[in-house]
Amino acid sequence: MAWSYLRENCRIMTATTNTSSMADGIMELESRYGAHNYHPLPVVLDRGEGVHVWDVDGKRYYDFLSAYSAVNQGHCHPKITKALIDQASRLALTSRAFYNSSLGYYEKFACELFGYDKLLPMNTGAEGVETAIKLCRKWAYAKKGIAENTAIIIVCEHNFHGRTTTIVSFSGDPDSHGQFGPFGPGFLTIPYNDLTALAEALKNPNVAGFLFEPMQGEAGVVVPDEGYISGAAKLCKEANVLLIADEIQTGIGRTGRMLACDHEGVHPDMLILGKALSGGVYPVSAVLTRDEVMLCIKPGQHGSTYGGNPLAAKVAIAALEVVKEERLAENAERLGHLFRSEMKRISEQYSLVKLVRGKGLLNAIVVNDSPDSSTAWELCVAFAQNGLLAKPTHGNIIRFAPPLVINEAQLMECVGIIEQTIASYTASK
Ligand code: IF1
Repeated sequence: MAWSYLRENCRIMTATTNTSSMADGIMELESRYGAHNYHPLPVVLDRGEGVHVWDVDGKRYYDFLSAYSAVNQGHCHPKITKALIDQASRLALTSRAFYNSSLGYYEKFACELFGYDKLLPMNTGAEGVETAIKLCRKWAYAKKGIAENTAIIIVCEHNFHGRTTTIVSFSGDPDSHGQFGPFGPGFLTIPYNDLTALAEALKNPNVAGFLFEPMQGEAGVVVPDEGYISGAAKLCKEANVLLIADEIQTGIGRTGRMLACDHEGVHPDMLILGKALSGGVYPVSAVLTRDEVMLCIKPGQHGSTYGGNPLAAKVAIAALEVVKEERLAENAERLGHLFRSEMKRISEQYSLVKLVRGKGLLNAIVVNDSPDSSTAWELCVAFAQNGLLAKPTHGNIIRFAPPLVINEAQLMECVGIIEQTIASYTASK
């Protein structure tokens, strides 16, 4: 997306929202002293609780982004916040040069919950993906017998797996990828949701892994056909290739199951988690896999100063317990159906809304046919004015992903905001 376009739209939005001088001043600070690698909606948030956030002027919004699904448990969840504070006052960081009294309990808890032998703790999602790539390659050379430096990992078109140099080397998005080369070899891109292409690619004996998102987030909340994940799992198993699920965005209850792969009863060889693994209070990511794969990496071959620290361990246990105790996946499943049926009703009334898709509480509406249009941005500006925060992905898709602690009455109030905003937007055109 061209920067001039974004700058122009930010200017229009600032002019049309009644931002206070304090908000303007804070935005000016970021613009003056911060790198310009983002183009936020001009809302300056100051406080959050559950499904709500408040800006510096005290205006309340429903958060329909949830920090890109990191805040599934809701903002400042008391149990997670307490775990954070308690552990921060006791012991935050030891490095992995020593054992700490929290990590083992967390590893056991998560391995039992997700059904894996072992867990490797990291911090950000991108580091989790990097870890999975490294593990996959080690396994390829140590176990599968692929000649060193020739392993290939299959990835999908329109993927989003993070921002490191290796990961952006196989991103198809020109913004993510452009002018960050030279890029390393070792990745083969195939179309998403295409088992024939996968079967064809798997004929290459150097393929070690298939890295995929069970639903593509940044691509615009793309739900693959039923049978795609289980079909991919079957093909990978036959080819002795590791199925690597990036559930950083789709995991932890978001799509109506604990993991999106659970919809098809698939247990990936490697599972990557991040974001809501900490409920949004601290960066926590992890890779889970079986012994045969995990034990390929030996002491000194991978790690992280912060990965597996006691604070992260305690926060992650609390965050996962909240998802279980509050039955957040079940809530996402039930309210997701309601939300999509309400969006479908709205789409039948207003031709602006072309398509509704998603699973659980990860949904999107497509508002016209052009990814370059300004419609999604303008609508998000109007949603914000009406008290609901959502973010466009591309010019014509709006993602709706509220915290999973949302209840039916709140969801219906939000449907009302969305409907009313679409009605006045339509009337103004
Ligand atoms: C940003 C998108 C979402 C992810 C998957 C790994 C990562 C992400 C499936 C990396 C991160 C984020 C990063 C955020 C925007 C956001 C995003 F629009 F770019 F695609 F959520 F939809 N795998 N996704 O979605 O995790 O290293 O960021 O912890 O601003 O880049 P991270």
